[in-house]
Amino acid sequence: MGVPYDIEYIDLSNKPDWFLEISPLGKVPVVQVNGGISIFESAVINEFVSEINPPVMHPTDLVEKARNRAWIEYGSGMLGTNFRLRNSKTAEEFAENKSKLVEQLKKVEEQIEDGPFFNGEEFSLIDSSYTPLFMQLDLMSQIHEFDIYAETPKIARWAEMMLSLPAVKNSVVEDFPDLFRASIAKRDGYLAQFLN
Ligand SMILES: N[C@@H](CCC(=O)N[C@@H](CS)C(=O)NCC(=O)O)C(=O)O
Repeated sequence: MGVPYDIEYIDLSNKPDWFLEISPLGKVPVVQVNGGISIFESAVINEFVSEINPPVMHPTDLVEKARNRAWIEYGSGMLGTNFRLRNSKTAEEFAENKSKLVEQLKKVEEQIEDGPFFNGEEFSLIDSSYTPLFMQLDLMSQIHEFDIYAETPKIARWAEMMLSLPAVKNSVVEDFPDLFRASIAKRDGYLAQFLN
């Protein structure tokens, strides 16, 4: 907490040269430390920021920590599934991708105990790692309700709680919902028809 930083937002449809020079994959996020060393991959960045500000926000038990890291990686893959879901061209494609995401959510659901966080009472890095997915699904369901959590009530509660946190609300630019909707409109797929 309280790590000083400067932030630059990148228009991913028009990436500046300086950004392409520091981001090996041309993707966000990338963090520059010690006057020019690039740290990329959000899970690595999150661990790094946590490690320079102990206590590290992972469970201390090594098996639990490894389990958390494994499911963080799994959640990263779910962002890919959700990317395909929101860019589906047809109702059939949307339904197919939704089923894939639901199956993945069900696997995560089995890992959660009582909450409110993934590991119970303690906030951990894994909670922040799933929040972009929760935020995207929330915005998508505002465009078109598709009941993504129907079979995963624990994740529904986890997502709702995470999205209610001020730190999460403040983690994106103010016009993020508009930008997100604009990106869906631009793709002109299945979801775009529900934009008003
Ligand atoms: N595994 C990477 C994924 C990063 C990623 O896919 N970033 C997207 C935005 S969320 C991006 O920069 N896309 C731009 C592009 O691929 O051109 C991470 O977790 O940091």
